[in-house]
Amino acid sequence: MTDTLAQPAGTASGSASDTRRVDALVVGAGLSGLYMLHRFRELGLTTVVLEAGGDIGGTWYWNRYPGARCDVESMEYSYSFSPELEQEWDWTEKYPTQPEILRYVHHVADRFGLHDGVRLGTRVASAHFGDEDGRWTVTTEAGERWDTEQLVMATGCLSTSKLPEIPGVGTFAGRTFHTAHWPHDPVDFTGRRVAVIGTGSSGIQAIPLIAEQAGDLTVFQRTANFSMPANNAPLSDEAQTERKKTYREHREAARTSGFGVPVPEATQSALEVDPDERHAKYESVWGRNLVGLLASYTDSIVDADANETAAEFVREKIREVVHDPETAETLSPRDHPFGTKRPCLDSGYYATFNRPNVHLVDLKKTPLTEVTEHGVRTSEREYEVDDLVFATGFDAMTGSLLAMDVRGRGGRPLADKWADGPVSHLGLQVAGFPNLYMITGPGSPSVLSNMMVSIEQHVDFVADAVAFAHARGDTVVESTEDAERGWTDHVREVGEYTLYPRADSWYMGANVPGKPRVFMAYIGGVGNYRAHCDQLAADGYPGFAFSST
Ligand code: NA7
Repeated sequence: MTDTLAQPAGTASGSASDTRRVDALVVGAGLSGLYMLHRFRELGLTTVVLEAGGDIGGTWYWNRYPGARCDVESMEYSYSFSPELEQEWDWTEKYPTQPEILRYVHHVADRFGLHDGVRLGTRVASAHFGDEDGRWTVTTEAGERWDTEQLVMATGCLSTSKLPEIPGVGTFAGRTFHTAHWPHDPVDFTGRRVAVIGTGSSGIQAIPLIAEQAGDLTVFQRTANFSMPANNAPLSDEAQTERKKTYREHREAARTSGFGVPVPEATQSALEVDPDERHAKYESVWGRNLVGLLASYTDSIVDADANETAAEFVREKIREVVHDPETAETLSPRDHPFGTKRPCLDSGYYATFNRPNVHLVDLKKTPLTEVTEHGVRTSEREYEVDDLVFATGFDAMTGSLLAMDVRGRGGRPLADKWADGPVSHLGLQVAGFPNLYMITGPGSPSVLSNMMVSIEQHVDFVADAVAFAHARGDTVVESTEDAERGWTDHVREVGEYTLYPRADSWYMGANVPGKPRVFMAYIGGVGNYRAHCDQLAADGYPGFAFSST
């Protein structure tokens, strides 16, 4: 591990009490934290990024499991802030692998000189706002103290991993892995008996590759997921050159789109077209990208009958691939509308279940009861294995923020403010927590979008708001309670208009026992959201209060 800030001269200043003073502290050196560092430095702010991991990259540092790959196309899942960067970097595949994204992140950090602003291996324990001086005191788990004016949580939406809530996790005598904490050296499953628990994106990407190596693979599925073929392929030089010629237009289309991925806007209800025509439409978008199927009709995500036409189309595809009808049925989602749990893109996931060495266990019929010394037990029997892979996801959206002891004005804990679920203004700020910003926080499009588009928009908004405050001689920017209430109500109303609340998804906090059941993302559309934020900035930031403490 490299301590890049062993000599923080010029970047931060120490004091007698060993508290280091900076203008801005950013938590997390993933794609959002690095861009925030770049923008703050452009404003002339002394800025330090505190990163728990041993290297930069965030999600793409931690999630190294076999098959880990972004499900947004590489040429869209990349920074747009620098035309030179976008012209000089060449992607090799339609969908980028985890190692390729990590190489890209390093290229960006090298190119913009960001490494020396990042302090690695540094996990933040607490952040307390000082009512007297209007500054934040941040402490790390190692006991370091930082004093900062601006505090940006670039902690990611899916960064606090979770294990199954069953007895015995930890008693297993064999090798144990979590997809979000995968070893840095390749893991060899050759000839081994492997169990994978979890069939979200991570499980669905890893399972086909583990199956190729394992002697025997048992997949434990709690909820069948909708997955579509990625149809990944090498990216030709010609295709890349062509795209680069029109990159600006393409970026603009992404920014004004619904999900941050440009797809034609739907104009019809799925129920007003002839079934053959609808089927042909679904065929035409099948395997093209993550959002095409959901974006085919105006009512796909708001009307249960319209949605069912897309859901049944996917089930048909599963039946076409999976030979055993019973296995095909178990793999077919029937308990939530299409798209209300995050759909997946896969490479050969369903066909994997045709392999003789792969078995599927339906946990809805026979729930997991415990992890044992030798494997996994369900209500029916014990499965003895050599290796246990948890692909069991994350305490999403709020998990990493609440893992820190964050206290705002009057010492009020964020956990207290969010006891009934997250409230925020724009998913960017929480009233009573001045100068604290969340990048892609709950209440913003975040996980319902191409994260790169949303990250850049939020980072730019924060940098512009801070610059605006400084230009008027203020140091503190704080959302008002009214603005927060109005926005939180709006997020809920828009969410309730859709089918999303019907699913037991991590969007709803339903995968973590005891977590408040609230739809945490904003489904009003990336383009609409951006336009709203831009208008607020143009109007002098109504809903935000500016002061000097
Ligand atoms: P996900 O999508 O949250 O998937 C986790 C999976 O693990 C999912 O199938 C869960 O079933 C399952 N799970 C979680 N807890 C349990 C327990 N206790 N018992 C059995 N099964 C369990 O996480 P991923 O890492 O796959 O993907 C996260 C995101 O990363 C993805 O959406 C992309 O945005 C990238 P459940 O559905 O909760 O019934």
